[in-house]
Amino acid sequence: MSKKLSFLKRAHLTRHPMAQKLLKIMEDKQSNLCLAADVASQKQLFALADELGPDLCMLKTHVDILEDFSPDFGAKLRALADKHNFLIFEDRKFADIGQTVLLQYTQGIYRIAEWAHIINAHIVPGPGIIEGLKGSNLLLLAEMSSSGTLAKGAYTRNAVAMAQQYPETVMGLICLHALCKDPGIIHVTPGVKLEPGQDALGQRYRTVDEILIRNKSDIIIVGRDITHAKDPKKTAGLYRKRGWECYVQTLG
Ligand code: 5BU
Repeated sequence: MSKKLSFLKRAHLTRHPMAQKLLKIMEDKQSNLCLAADVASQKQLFALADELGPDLCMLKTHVDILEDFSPDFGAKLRALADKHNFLIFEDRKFADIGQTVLLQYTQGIYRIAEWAHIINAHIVPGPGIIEGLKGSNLLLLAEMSSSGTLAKGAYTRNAVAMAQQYPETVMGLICLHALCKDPGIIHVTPGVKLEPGQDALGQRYRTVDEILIRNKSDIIIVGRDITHAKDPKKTAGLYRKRGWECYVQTLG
């Protein structure tokens, strides 16, 4: 079985500043856990960020889910990210022509560029979307967790090739498996639960071991299994611990 390079080694091998930063945070905090904080209010989101922040390398938002968004949201979340040393990943899934995604990223009410460390994009429009998001720190969607996804085969291979063509912008892939060996390409996987399964709307869950050991991904994204748990803090701790144990097992 091929062994993985450590996050620290990869931090030294990549020239992407945000990839370096994330890999160092993972090493420092011994965490490859990203929380999907899909809650309706800023209060709930900030409470999760403050309580679970020490366990996280990243916190993933869907800012358009918030029912009480206000312009000071970004500054408040950034303060918590600084306090607990995690990065903010806005899961906006940009999917339009370069000019439009540039406006969506920098303008409008959310001003994502002002507070998100990391964003993501579909590759369906072609490389113009990456050109439009130059200057950001981008994850490309190479695979999705949902059943029946069309992101597979040649589509997935094209996502990897596009990531490799833009190493200044792209720092990773949303995927189910490690797809390339570039040290600065961080593999980030949603659809994670302690037990495998499915939700009622097509989400497919795989276990931490399957994703990190068998599939060799780097980061697990966990949402409802933590946010809906009886004790979210304790559950996040379990995921962080298991995630780190799996990572250690994959090292040479
Ligand atoms: P869950 O509660 O663990 O199912 O939440 C998963 C999160 O990851 C949720 O915010 C989704 O929008 C996000 N996600 C996903 O589930 N699958 C994907 O392929 C991508 C994002 Br891309």
